[in-house]
Amino acid sequence: MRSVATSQVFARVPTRHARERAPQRYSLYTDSDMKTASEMKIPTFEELPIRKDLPADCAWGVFGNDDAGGCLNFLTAEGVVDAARLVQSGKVFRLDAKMGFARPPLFGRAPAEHRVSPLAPMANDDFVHFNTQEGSQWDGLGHVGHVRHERFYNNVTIDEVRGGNAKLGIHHWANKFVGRGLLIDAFGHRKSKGIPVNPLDREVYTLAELKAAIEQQGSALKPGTILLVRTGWMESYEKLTAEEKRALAPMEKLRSPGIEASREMVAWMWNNRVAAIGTDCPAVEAFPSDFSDEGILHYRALPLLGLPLGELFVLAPLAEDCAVDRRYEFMVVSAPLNVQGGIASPPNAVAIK
Ligand code: UVW
Repeated sequence: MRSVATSQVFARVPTRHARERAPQRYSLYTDSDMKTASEMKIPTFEELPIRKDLPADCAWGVFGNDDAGGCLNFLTAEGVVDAARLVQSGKVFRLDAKMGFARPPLFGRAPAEHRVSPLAPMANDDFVHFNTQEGSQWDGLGHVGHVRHERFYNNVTIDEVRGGNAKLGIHHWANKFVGRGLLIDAFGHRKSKGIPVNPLDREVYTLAELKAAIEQQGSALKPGTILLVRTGWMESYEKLTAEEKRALAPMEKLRSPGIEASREMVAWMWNNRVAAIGTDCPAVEAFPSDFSDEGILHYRALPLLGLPLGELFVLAPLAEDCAVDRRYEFMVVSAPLNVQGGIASPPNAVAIK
């Protein structure tokens, strides 16, 4: 079953006119010219796009015409080595929730099924059948195309995504998602300031608040960071009764906090070379969000910048530990499913301190 949110987006994207148009090609770099992000000069957000005929605020072509990593290119081999140096206590925090934690899943997604084949005196292998977005997830770059440009990251068309998603499939990320993580405890910051916050309502964490939280933590946003932002949604959801969870799950009932969906927000992330952003809320940005509005974060991040969005992460135990030792940086290891052409994936992620 396709999610309501996704079908709303796709309903707009594949107009007949768009399908008949030949996809534009851009050629700043050839693949043989490609350097790693640490070697190449990355344009600032203000310098984007790299050619005048490309959509405003897009990073298409920056990492090559055939790139499928987007901002993950900010994660480098040196960054992995540096991240490993952050491992000091040996504590490991699982960042994705147990499959099936959301009952029912949000956005009309199908629930996961798990079956064990009895084979006395053993239990033979399990079958797990699930929507890759039924719970904690990275949105892949084939998940959302831009509502007006009718293109996915790097000018990929809806037909290319539906026809196997070879260009933007999640398989491209199979060994890319490792690096320095930084937690911004935006929820904790609000609480410490005595600012009332209802994590099950639509609240916007502004860019100014994220910066203030970083400062309060004594943290720094370094290039090549996998950013994690705690909004408080997940831990509040987990405390609800089964009946309350059922009541808030329908799209029209769901309300959640998230980060400000502004040009300034994505400019800040791009200019600081944020590689990905994961949050403990359903949509990274506050929900409801209007998918007919091209200013929402899903469009600014996924199709325009190639910035992976992570949703429904488990961040409270990590935040509690960071508050104790005052270390908000750690190594993140995420191994998305190695599924050819996959649209999204559970993060299969840990933070190691
Ligand atoms: C929304 O579209 C709101 O969320 P997702 O990225 O899970 O589809």
